[in-house]
Amino acid sequence: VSVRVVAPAVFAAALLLAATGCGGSGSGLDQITVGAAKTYHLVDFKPSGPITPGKPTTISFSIMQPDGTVLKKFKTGPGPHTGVHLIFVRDDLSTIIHHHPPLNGTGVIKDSVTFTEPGPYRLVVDVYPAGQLQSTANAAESVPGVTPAPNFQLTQDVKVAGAYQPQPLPPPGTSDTIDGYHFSLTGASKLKAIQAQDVYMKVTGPDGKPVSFEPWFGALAHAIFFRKGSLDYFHTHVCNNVSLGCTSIFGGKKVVGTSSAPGELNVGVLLPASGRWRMFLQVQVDHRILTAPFTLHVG
Ligand SMILES: [Cu+2]
Repeated sequence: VSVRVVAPAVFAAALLLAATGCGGSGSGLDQITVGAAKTYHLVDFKPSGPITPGKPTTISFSIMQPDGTVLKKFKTGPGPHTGVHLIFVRDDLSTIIHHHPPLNGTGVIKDSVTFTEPGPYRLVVDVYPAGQLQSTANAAESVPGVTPAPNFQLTQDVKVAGAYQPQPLPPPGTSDTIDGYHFSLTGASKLKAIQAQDVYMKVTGPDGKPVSFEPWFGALAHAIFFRKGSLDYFHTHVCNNVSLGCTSIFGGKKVVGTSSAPGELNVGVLLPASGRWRMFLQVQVDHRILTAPFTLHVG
């Protein structure tokens, strides 16, 4: 299983934020500011106050379109590029929660989330609307001749009540063990901003054998990246080659998943800025979701 970035190239910095995979959002895209005119933005976000940790909380909101109506129709089909993705990340990058809530057609998006750790979180809402985007302001597609990104991101700060003890970001590492499953990362020691690169992940089970990845949210693996401090976001996928709809196209660049060996992933990385990033690699194996975080130094 691998991701191949076809014809990677350097292009404008704003464009890079949505260049491969599901794209991303960052501090460079001022036009994503919630509430700005003639853009997509979140409305009726609840709860409005701090969230109590340790119990299920219903998060709800709607997405207002540039024309003033609520977005009700989202992309459907196989692959990960559908619907609405919610990713909550704590500001210290210690933890994420990644959900694809069911959509009921009303435009009110609801999700039940249980936060276990207090503190400030950023919610990234990654949106795949049906049809064409109404506004070029939310996505970085307002460059002539460039294919529009199919998705855009909106953000919301969320506070989980309780004493926040930020954890220092661990140093870059090459292995991680989650619930007895071993993740081994290579190729990540020389990452550079604005360069498409593959990193290689090998995952073995408690028995030491390569795992079989089970499709989850339309992909064999999700790689979600957040930058320390600014919380810039980036997201790519690994798919098997029968998973239609996993290929991402943006500005003529493609990220294509192809199949290789069990337990092995080539993860396409293209980060818009240097600094310290946390990659959360998510896979489903043996009917359980595993999230393996790795700190990356990006030069
Ligand atoms: Cu994903």
